[in-house]
This record gives sequence, structure tokens and C-alpha cells, in this order.
Amino acid sequence: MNASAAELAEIVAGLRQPEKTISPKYFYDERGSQLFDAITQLPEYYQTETELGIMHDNMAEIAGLVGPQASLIEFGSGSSRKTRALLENLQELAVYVPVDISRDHLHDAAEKIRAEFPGLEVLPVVADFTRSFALPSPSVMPLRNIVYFPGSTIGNFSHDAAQELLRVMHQEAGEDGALLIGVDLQKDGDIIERAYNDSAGVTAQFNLNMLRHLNREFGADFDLESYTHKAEYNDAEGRVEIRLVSSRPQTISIGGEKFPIAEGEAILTEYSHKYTPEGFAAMAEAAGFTVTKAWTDADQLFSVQYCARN
Ligand code: AVJ
Repeated sequence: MNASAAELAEIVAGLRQPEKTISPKYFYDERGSQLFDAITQLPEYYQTETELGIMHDNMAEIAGLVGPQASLIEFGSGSSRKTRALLENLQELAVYVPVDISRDHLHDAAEKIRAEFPGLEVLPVVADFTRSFALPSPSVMPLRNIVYFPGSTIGNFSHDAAQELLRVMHQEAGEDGALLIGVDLQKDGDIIERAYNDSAGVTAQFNLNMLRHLNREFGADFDLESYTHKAEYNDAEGRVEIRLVSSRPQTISIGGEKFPIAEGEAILTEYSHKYTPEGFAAMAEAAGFTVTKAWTDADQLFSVQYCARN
């Protein structure tokens, strides 16, 4: 089954669920990536600037823990300012390996990094990083592998899937390897909800754009006018739950199937889990990592964590 047939089957399977669900990965078409970039610059979306600030304030210690001649394996395409901050400060980095499922986005980002860091070997890998994948062989053998996962994207995964992903990271880090990860922290629910309900409505557009993506790429017939954005913090689960709510009874057609959806019925599009330091340390431990250092900002909004392999 080719990629898009597999994706169509996954989307249809999600719409068959008791609570209709579509994976957050379908946020990220070209427009979705642009909208996410806009989200990272919103005053309410504290995560990106806070993470950058933590890295900036602790870069010497981070670079010291990573050491010279390491390989940096980024789970994701590496288009962020955070990646550049690391590439500018790590000592004699042997190679940079961005890993992403979207080939074009990955190669575009890799080209940009090559242009900005001419002396750096950049070896992109097109792969689904939720499963183990083969690492490329760089011309300079790295002394150790550092897996890098910024932005608290770990929060998009259910607890079990996040645990599984950390195990893949443990495997890819290899002997003497480590993980450098961005982890959004649990805090006052109002601060979190504001980050996903910004006054400019960019997150709402980002959420709705998923339907435009499915219409264009998978032949669906979502009527974007009759869905509204909803983002709530579920304190008991320690996560933000993002949905698209149908404002009238209607039918969704996709993949030759029809799905009736009632007025007020919702489609779940994303979970964004928030962690306590202890909660994340326990997940890391269960995957074979020990949190060596967790840097946070003064308001304990966000953390960057360095996890050594046991
Ligand atoms: C990129 C997954 C970390 O969950 O905060 C931003 C995505 N969703 N606004 C997050 C997102 C809504 C973001 N991550």
C-alpha cells in the first residue's frame, strides 16, 4: 500500500473511532507549517521563546555535556531557531542528522542548514522516527550520538506512545549517547489554555487548516465554515485537548466512506501533554535514560532536559 493509501486508511480508521480522531501530523502541510511558525511568535504561546531563552542561558553547560565531535540526530526536520542555536555552539560537531517523514520539507531544511553551516556535514534521513531507523555513516566518526527533540513535541504522544518513542531514541543514541529534549511543564491551566486559544485566532486557523489539507490531498469534503476550534486543558490528564466542533449536523465523505457527524460533535485533532519534572524523569528512566540535568526558566514554564543513557 503506497504512503498516501496508508495515510488515507489511517484517517478513515480515525473517523470510525467512537470519538472521531485525526492525527496532528495532518496539521503540517505548507500552510500549516507557516501557521505554526506564526504561532511560535504569539505572545500567548510561551513555549518557543522560553525554550530558546533556557538554551541561550545554559548553552555553555549544554555544549560541555555534549562534548566535542558528537553527532546531532534531530527527530524532526530541524527548521527551528533552536537547532541553529545548538549548531552554532556545539564543539566540532561531527555531523547533523535531521530525521523526518516529509521528504520535501526535510530536504529544504537541510539545504538551508548546509548554506548556513558550510563546514558541517548534513545527512538527512527520510523516516518515520516513531520506529527505529538506520543511521547514515558520516565521513568523520562521531564520538557519541546526541538525540535532539525540541519544542515538547513529545507531548503530542499518548503516555504509552511517548514511552515507546523514548525507547527508539535510546536505541538511536547508542553506547555513551544521550538525549536533549524540550519538555513543557504542568502549570496554571489558564496560562496553558491561552497558549492554544490566542486572541489573534492563529491556532484556530492552524486547526481548521487540517481540513483544507485533507480536502486537497485526500479528496475529503469538509465544509470549513461549519467547524469551530476548541482547546481545553484537562487537568486530570495533564494535557491540552484540541478539537474541531461541528456546528450543524452533516456528513463527511472520504475514501469512499460517509461519516455522519452531529451538531456539537467533535473531532479530536491533538493532545499536548504537560509534564511534572518527576513524571518526565520516570518516563525517561523506564526508557533507559537518566535525567542528568533539567534547565528551566525562572517561572518554571518550560524545561530543557539532558538525559544520559543508563
Ligand atoms: C509543536 C506539538 C509542540 O503541542 O504545543 C501548537 C503544536 N498545537 N499549537 C504543541 C501546537 C497548537 C505544538 N507542538
